[in-house]
Amino acid sequence: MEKILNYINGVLQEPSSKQYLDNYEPATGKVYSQVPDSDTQDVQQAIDAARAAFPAWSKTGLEERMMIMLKIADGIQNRFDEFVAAESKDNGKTLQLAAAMDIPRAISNFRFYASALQHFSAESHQTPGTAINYTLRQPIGVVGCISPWNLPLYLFSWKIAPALATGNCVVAKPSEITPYTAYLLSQVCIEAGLAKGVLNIIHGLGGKAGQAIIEHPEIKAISFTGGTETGKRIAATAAPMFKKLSLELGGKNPNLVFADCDFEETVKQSVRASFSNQGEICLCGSRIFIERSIYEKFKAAFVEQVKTLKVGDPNDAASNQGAIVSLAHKQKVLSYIQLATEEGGKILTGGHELKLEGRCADGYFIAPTVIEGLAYTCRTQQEEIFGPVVTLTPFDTEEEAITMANSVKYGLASSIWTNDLKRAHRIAEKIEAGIVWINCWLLRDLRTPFGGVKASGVGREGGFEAMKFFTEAKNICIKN
Ligand code: TXE
Repeated sequence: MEKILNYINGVLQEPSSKQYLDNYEPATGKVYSQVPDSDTQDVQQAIDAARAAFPAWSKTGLEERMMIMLKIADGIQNRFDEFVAAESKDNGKTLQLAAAMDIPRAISNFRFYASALQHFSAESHQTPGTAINYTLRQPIGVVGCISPWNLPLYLFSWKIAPALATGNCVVAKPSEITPYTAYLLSQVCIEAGLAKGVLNIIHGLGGKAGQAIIEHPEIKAISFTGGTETGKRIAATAAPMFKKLSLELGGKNPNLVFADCDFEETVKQSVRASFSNQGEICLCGSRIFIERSIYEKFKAAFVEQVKTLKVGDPNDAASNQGAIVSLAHKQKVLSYIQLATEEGGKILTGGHELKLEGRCADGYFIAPTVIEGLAYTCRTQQEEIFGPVVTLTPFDTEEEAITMANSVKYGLASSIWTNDLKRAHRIAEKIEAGIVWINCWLLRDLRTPFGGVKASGVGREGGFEAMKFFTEAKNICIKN
């Protein structure tokens, strides 16, 4: 069986313990490769390599740094189909989605930051008649990047690219559930000629390899995307060590539908916002609040469209939905559907797992599920399910809609569907979220600040925000 390898000091190598974990294909439920079960020894090697590489990498000319990052992007592009197939196999998402979103975005992340590093600059402040201050933005040193399983290479590269662009050396860990495209990336980095030690990719368990990265004193900054509970643990470890932290955590995002919306477009995009990637995107609009006057009409149109979504083999071009990422996650999502019925919810469609035939007979599939009749305060509407499950709830007034939207502990993203521009602006100001989409969902410009408030995280990624995170600002004051 194929063994994935760690990428340390420019070389692909086995974990020092020689121990491996099983890697499953969610669509078939079968083990198809082995992931290094790395430990502190591997992490130490990676950190040593990164420290040794830092002096040269941090002084590399901007154009040279840009060129190597562009080469990495081209390396992914040249093996595009291989990356797409690997992402789909590892995560369960459809081939189409991996080809349309994940892999193009990973390429864009490297290209975007390759170009951004040429334009990044720091401020200067004049104290009239007295002094001039300038800000020096210096790379931090060795930083840790830890990413989740839902958008594997997309999120992995979203962290690594700005860290490298600003002259840091990186020790990165992808999710142990979806390690494969990170492994392919390490091959691409070798082919591209990235200097040894600049990027090190360690595979393994969160509580073991991940924990070893975040608690190491030489890791000066940590960029993490994942569950809120894990984020809390990372913060508890890192804060007393005064590490810089960027935490992108969970979401339970509201989707506010007003009677004056463009109805067809709103229904179509709300289906997309609910079920893209099997609902396993932290930005998914999992709570839909609908103005009461169009509630029944919206419900009927929405459910009708959801029923047309075909759940099937991710390799099948006809499939709109693939497999849930793991058996454990499938059980978690099903337990929330059970909870919803106990809380008095009525299932309008879905509500059960799906058994496919042939190759996917033992895969993890759940029918897209729509639930109504739940109080906005109940657990189903408050906790992150992170699967193909969405709730519909009517509202009477704008104030009520805002109250419901803001009632959760999370505050990542939101969508507002209305043609009343004043209302859109009014609500956008009041919504407790890092991102408000008006008449759209997941429309991204990589220059914008990305992140959440409340339990959805701390800090912002994207554009120059990420480059500021990965640098230390130093004020130099020169007296006239
Ligand atoms: O994520 P974890 P899990 C949510 C979603 C899901 C829940 C748990 O609700 O059901 O989180 O998912 C690494 N030190 N999201 O358990 O554990 C881990 O190895 C250092 C939302 O898969 O947070 C992986 O690389 N690292 C989300 C990464 O953290 C640790 C995406 C994320 O894993 C660690 C995924 C530790 N102590 C799940 N423990 C989003 N916001 O996009 C774990 N890790």
